[in-house]
Amino acid sequence: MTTGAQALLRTLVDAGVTTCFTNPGTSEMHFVAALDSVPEMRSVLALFEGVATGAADGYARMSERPAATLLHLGSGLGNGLANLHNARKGKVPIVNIVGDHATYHTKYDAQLQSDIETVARNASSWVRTSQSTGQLPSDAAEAIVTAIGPPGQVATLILPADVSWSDGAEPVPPRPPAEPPVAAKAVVEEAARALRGRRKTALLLGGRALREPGLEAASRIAAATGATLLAEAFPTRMERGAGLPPIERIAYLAELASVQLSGLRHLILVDAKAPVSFFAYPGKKSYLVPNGCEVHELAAPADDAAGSLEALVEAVGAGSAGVARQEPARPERPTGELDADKVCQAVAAVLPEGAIVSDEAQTSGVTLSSLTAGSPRHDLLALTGGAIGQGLPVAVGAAIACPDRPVIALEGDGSAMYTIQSLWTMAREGLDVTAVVFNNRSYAILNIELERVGAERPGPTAKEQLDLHGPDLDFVSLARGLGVPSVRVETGEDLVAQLERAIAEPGPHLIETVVPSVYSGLRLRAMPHALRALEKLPRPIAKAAKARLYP
Ligand SMILES: Cc1ncc(C[n+]2csc(CCOP(=O)(O)OP(=O)(O)O)c2C)c(N)n1
Repeated sequence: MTTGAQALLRTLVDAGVTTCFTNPGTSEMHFVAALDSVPEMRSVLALFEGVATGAADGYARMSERPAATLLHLGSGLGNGLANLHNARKGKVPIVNIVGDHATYHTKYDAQLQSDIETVARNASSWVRTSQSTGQLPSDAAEAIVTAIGPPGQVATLILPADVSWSDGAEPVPPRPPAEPPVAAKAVVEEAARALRGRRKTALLLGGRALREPGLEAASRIAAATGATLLAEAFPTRMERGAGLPPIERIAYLAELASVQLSGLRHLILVDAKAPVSFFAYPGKKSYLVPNGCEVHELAAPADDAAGSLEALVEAVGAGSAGVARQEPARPERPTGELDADKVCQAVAAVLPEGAIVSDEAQTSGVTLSSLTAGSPRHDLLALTGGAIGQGLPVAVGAAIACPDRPVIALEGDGSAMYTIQSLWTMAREGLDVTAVVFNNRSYAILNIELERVGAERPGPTAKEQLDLHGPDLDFVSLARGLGVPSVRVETGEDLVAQLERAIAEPGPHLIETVVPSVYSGLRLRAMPHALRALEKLPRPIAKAAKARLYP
């Protein structure tokens, strides 16, 4: 006889869901017990649910297949919610299996009883509590095909303990995934008309359009029509580096994004949303598309973005246009005392071919994009939903999906602390991740935000909420305690040497850099660091941005 849990596991692996990030409890014990009967499922223990959900996100971004998570009732799911939110925003497929009390037990309102479906709905497009063992495998098949999309989605299957432990289930074969359609002729023609006109037009690429085929097609269109290429601010997965078409990312700061978008008369969206400000600020615009700019959607997230771009290549006669390719270029290796820019410079100087960069460096990573533009080809995984604590778990998942590729996680100290338990999973699984922590002893970005929202003269209590001094976080000790070899470096020379060592040696490493907080306590218009960062933006943008930011 096959239990529900066994049939569920078989259904998952038959559909290509062969990795499960787990943090189980009693209600999931039958699923756990069934794991040894389905050895094709790789189970990876995480010590906090936010690690499990973020790892599932990173895994799917790189493997193009969903992973499963195994979570413990509403509380466990709730602990994993921030990274499920990030996955939802990034259109990343995840199948959550959330254990629940046995169906007959719920009426007693035992300790862990809660409304799981309500928690799940926040980030899941599909939620179901499986009602019977016989039905469980087909519920799972539906969860998987829904998660795959496109677009990728979070699907949450709630598994009562008795549905899991009872006999009488049969695995079901996978359902065929939906074929994403290419944009309709009329839609392509509308975009082509905009591109043929003489008015300033940009293509804004997001989601799957930021992979090589989409980038190349977009680059041909730009070459043939003079359109500008823009990428969404926080890409799920962007292929970039030497040999690939360069593309300018929309800035996080709305003030800068407005400069990038100014003068546009047509904006063509390709698996991307029209740009909006991350937050609202008193007296500032939320919707960043300039007045008078027409927005056209060539491909929605459910569409074939690259295929639609190819259709647009044809429509504008760009088939023979050349593809712009980024020249290889590395910055010099930094020397002397470190600051955040020099850390980014060191990463760019040694970034290996095929690296996967999980970027949660926050303010310390302002210059990362420009410094790594000509580094060997790599994938950039960004913080898609703004909920911090994503970078290390995503690195875990990416490393499991791509065991032959080096993973570099760039972490603000504040962000790293949300899901620091990721290091333990990296150590246990022997993952090739190099985590670089920018320890600026501050929630530095919130100092900028304090000013941007117009809060005048913050008092000492306000400032304390953004300051991480006392006690100073010691990432070397934290990493060692979680089983990851770690060092603190003080100079550029040291950092380069340690990066090269960490990348060459198998298994995880953590490098702590203590860097000045670039914004703490400074007025925005007196920030030399930000000015230097601006200097590295394309010249016209930098000029215009300076005029606005530093009047
Ligand atoms: C889940 C979640 N909680 C809180 C925040 C608010 N927040 C945004 S950035 C930030 C601090 C980031 O600090 P750090 O990683 O050290 O980077 P820095 O700003 O110093 O560059 C916080 C607390 C958030 N975005 N998400």
